[in-house]
Amino acid sequence: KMRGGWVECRGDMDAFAPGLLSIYESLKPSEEHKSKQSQLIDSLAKSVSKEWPNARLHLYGSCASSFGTSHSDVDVCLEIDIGTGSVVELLLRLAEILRTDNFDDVEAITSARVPIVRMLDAGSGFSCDICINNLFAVANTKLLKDYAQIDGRLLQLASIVKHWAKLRAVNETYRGTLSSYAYVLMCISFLQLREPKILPCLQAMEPTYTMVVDDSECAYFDEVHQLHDFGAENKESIAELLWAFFHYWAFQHDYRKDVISIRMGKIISKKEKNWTTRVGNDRHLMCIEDPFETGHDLGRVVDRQTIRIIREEFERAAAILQHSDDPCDTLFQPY
Ligand code: 3AT
Ligand code: MG
Repeated sequence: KMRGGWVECRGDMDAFAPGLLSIYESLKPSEEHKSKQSQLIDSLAKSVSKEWPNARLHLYGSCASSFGTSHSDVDVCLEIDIGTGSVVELLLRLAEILRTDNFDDVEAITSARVPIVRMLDAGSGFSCDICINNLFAVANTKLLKDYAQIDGRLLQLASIVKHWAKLRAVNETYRGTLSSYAYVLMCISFLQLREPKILPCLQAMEPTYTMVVDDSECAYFDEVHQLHDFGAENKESIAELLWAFFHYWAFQHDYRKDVISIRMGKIISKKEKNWTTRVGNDRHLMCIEDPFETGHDLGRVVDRQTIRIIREEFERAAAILQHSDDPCDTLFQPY
């Protein structure tokens, strides 16, 4: 296969933009969905404050970053002083309280990398994950939300890519494919690398916002209203961008050497990150640097087998957009 080879997108690609945009519109959560979400969060806040009056609830993940769809879960972080207790004890206590307050299907999942309490809201049908003191996630949620306000094509691209990834079964971290969060980072990095650029690198600019998490500083330029026409010189449509995104990940990304980094706004090397050899279970076959926890590779869940599956899906998607008469339909066919 040709790497880095220049392939032009088909001449009539823009014709698919309206179809893709209507898919994007249909994925947006409805007002009803959003109001049910806030009801759930309000009652959760009440339950929590009875037991822990000084705790704070933060919403994070796609319901707070604006990357949410009607299929997204609700991600909540409880900020609380643990004192001498443990996170697990606290989660078990939280689960007990929520059961007493009549929340449905409450389950403490304490063995995960990030231990959580999960519950399913029977009324609305969405699931809600509650974690403890995961303030990096709160910080990266704000960063994503700020990027989304700079150019509308980011939300469009990321929603469509996430939708595609769910339907094609490559959005399952427990099976060795990528998280929604990883796909959003891939979209941001891709738009930072377009010529002309569609997104800036907020962490490379003079910081106007700083949040300290576990002794490390999450700092970046967050006055994004000043950047609302940043990408205006680039006229690419969502159809061209979607094809170019898949084409990049199918044929142009150098999986042996490259790390994508929205922190730097460019591709950096595995060598400089020391991500060249396998350490424990971290294989670094596909490298996506977390913007704040820079030692964290969002691609480390990927193994030899799943990387093949993911790359074949990128190739399939690029080929469909390039050649199919009705790409919008074929592209999202469930795997
Ligand atoms: P959905 O719309 O729910 O699919 P999401 O953006 O809410 O997408 P997740 O529910 O997978 O994504 O994750 C919620 C947030 O948790 C997103 C990000 O702030 C944080 N997060 C998820 N995975 C990681 C990770 N591996 N490392 C650091 N933060 C993560
Ligand atoms: Mg979520």
